[in-house]
Amino acid sequence: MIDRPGPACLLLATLAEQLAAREDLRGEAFLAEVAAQCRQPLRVMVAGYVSAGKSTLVNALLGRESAAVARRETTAEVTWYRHPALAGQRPAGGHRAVELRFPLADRLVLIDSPGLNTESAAERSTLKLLDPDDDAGGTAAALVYLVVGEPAAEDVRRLAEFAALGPGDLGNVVLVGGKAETVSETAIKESAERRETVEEAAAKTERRLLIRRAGVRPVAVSQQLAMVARCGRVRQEHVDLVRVIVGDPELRRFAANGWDQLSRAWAERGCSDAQLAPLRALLPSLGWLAAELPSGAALDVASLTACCERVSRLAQLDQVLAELADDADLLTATTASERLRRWAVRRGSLRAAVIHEQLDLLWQQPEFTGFPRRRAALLLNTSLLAGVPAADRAWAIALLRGEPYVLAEPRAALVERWRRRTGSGVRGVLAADVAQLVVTTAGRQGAQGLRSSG
Ligand SMILES: Nc1nc2c(ncn2[C@@H]2O[C@H](COP(=O)(O)OP(=O)(O)OP(=O)(O)O)[C@@H](O)[C@H]2O)c(=O)[nH]1
Ligand SMILES: [Mg+2]
Repeated sequence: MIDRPGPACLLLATLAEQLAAREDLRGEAFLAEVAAQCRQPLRVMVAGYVSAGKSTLVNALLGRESAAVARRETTAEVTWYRHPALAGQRPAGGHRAVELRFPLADRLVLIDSPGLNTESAAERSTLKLLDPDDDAGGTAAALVYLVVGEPAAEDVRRLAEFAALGPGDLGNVVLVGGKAETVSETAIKESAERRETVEEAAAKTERRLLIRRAGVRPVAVSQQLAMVARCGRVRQEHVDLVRVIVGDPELRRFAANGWDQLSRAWAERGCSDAQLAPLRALLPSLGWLAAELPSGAALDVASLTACCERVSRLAQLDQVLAELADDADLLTATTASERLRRWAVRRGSLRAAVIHEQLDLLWQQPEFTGFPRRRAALLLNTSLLAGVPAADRAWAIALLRGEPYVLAEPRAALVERWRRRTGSGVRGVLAADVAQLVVTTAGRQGAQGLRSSG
């Protein structure tokens, strides 16, 4: 069984279908597409520059090497990876669809896209998905945007474009710092005296990914290591080579500085570079290896695979995607409503007035009333409120979602800290709004508690 977004999306799907039955709108494929969006799992688009490693990331999440990967510009078509139960439903925009089972298949549709920053027609098909004036704009209700290194001004603009497809930040943008294991290699070169673990380098990367005025969730991952682990790529020949390298103090030291130094040391020993080729193909960057694998540790296919999985940090991204899928109803209903509104405007002011009115009425239904709190809870995990201590955040998220939470300090102290954040001192209007909603919800809950105990 696959997850359908939820009750709000069902109402919206019905509205789109009713509109499609109207005489003047009959045969409008767009309406059927919006209805389908509301009846399918959350659509998540993976985007970023050419060769950022998008398809590698998609393969890691799929657990199989379905998307083509290469050093040059590769993905030419927007491709939807989805549960076989969705076969037969044509994806929007003439995109390609691949049906398969993967760990998140019952919760998400994963959309791989051609790389940005080229002049090709392929890039244009990705840009349409970010364009509010295109029927395809808003097809995805969440975005995984991949960068290598720090986000550039262009990336920030693109994230803002995606946010502008809806009514502003929704907490549905995940900013992934990819190829994270290469970051630690650079860090190792920079600070000879102390080796940084991939985990430390990743934490640093995540801090660099914070875009203060946008609601992005930063996650650093190495998608290559994740793909290696989850697609079962490790073979005995790789294990044998790694054993030789980490078991020899000199080779170990050279490996920490990357492939160039290791191959030189290898050649000096009279060994051929061709021997290293399988490992080089598996691990394009190996600076992390020596720091992450204790020398003398028993090494086999399973333990090397487990090491790649841990160092990849893909579990962090799984967690974020699962949280977004928990809010599929909010994210899909918001995105689909915005798509309908913009589409209606393009069909003339008379139709727009009718459709906007119906949407406004729909959004007053009880199925939609929890959305502002769900949205605030999502935003609490983003860069918008990055300065807030973890404990304050965790409590506020539980409060907004109506989930139980064990308090480690008096509730009044927490509420007071949140009250201070509603003031002018907080970064940005949206952050202050979120803080205000936390305080209001706490007040309401407090009053309810008093009533029930009194
Ligand atoms: N070191 C390292 N290399 C990676 C990683 N992920 C991908 N690569 C390499 O980056 C190159 C591009 O990977 P792809 O997954 O094809 O990139 P893409 O973003 O899908 O590229 P386009 O489809 O052309 O836009 C390949 O040579 C991958 O092996 C990673 O985590 N670490
Ligand atoms: Mg690709």
